[in-house]
Amino acid sequence: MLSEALFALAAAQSVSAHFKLAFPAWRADTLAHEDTSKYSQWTYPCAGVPYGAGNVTDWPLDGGSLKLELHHPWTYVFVNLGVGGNSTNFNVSLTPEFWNTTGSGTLCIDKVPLPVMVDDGALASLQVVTVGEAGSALYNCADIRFKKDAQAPANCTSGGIKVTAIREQNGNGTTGGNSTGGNSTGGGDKKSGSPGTLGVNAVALGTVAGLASAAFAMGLGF
Ligand SMILES: [Cu+2]
Repeated sequence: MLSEALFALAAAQSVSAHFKLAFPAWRADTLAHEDTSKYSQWTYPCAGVPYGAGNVTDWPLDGGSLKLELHHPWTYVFVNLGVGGNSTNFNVSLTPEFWNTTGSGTLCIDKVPLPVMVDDGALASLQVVTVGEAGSALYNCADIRFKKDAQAPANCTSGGIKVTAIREQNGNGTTGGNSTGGNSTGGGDKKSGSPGTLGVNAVALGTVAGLASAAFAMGLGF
């Protein structure tokens, strides 16, 4: 009896753990399949879910919304893009300043800027990676199609999550000085020596339902 109760508790915890990629829609519900071990979020690059297993969501040409449900006390979040259908090479980082999130709840970013040019109608996949205290990573992927007229999710609000953008050492993130969001004209080379200057992503994060503490730490070894 006791062992059954403990097992049930452990199972319940494993289901509520890890994270959900709510928008764009993930390839498959990897939380629901956790117990059957059909998919595992521990599996690189996409939790064991093949390309095309789920929906293809339209996403704007210059970047779009990202909505996650986070369940751990804290996690680092990275978002990568693989261009093309069935890409397994997620070599475009959408988070040159990765996100340090704390709390359990919903994180919705209005616009994750796209650092590359894409054609209308081009296929791609997003890979969301979360890294916890053990240094091991969890993965979920969403298949997208870049469209000029892509619809934003109906409701992009965050709750329960505090997020900070962390500047990676030697990262090549654009360091704009202004807050026009996504179209930095601050230009050139202000990578160092300007603490307090928010990069494009940090500006975007600042729009998260007033919950964002817009700050970043320089040179965090990772
Ligand atoms: Cu977990």
